[in-house]
Amino acid sequence: MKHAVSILALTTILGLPALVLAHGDVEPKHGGVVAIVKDIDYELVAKPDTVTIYVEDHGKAVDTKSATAKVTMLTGSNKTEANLAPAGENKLEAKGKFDAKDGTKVIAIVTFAGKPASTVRFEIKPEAHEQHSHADKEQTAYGMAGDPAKVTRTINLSMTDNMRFTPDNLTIKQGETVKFIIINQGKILHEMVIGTLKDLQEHAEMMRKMPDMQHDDPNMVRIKPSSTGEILWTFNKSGHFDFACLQPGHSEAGMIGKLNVVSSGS
Ligand SMILES: [Cu+2]
Repeated sequence: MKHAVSILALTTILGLPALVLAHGDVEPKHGGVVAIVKDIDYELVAKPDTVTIYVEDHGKAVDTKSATAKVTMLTGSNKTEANLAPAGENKLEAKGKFDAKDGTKVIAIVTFAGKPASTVRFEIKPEAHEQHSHADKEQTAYGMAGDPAKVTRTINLSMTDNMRFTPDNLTIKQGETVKFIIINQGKILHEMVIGTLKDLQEHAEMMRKMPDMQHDDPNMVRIKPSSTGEILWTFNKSGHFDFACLQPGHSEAGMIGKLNVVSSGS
């Protein structure tokens, strides 16, 4: 009975909205699934007799000799646990018998000596690699990531510490692939995120709760003071959309702009 309770508790944890965003921005290098927590990439490779986690920081291997990981795998009501030990280079590994299949949820608590533990959540999916490539060019209500070879227009924007984008009202023809070149003329960090007002507000709310959250999606760019950044976006849906700086307080102070995508038929 005690066992059943612990599974229930774990399922509840898994059912919560993920506090860490597992973005698909990094290609798995070992055929596994990748999750990113606090800018560190974890790739999980689950085989029937081995579970391995590879750790990278922006594409560079992270030495795992001072690290350990505790892994819990949930397949339906079946729970398996494993303690992963350093296995050379950037690997943590455990041998045993594992029941990992499509839909298995995995929680890894990874601890580097002297540092707080990171909780990393994975879900094993069929053809994770294949799905990933599609995720990069995800169709949204306001368009999709643009192909650099198909840019039809370049728009220059500036951002300032008085919380403004210039220009802040853009008309774009449906079908255009726009390269936004954005300069941060201020002395503080700013970002530009394209979306619908609703998406942007939700995102801003999350940023307030987790100001240290690191993320990098194709519809956004974060730009340091006196630096330039780019967004490539294909506006294949017509409508009224928005862009904003989601640094805490900035959009609320007016750091927001409008995108009017006019239908190619009009
Ligand atoms: Cu800003």
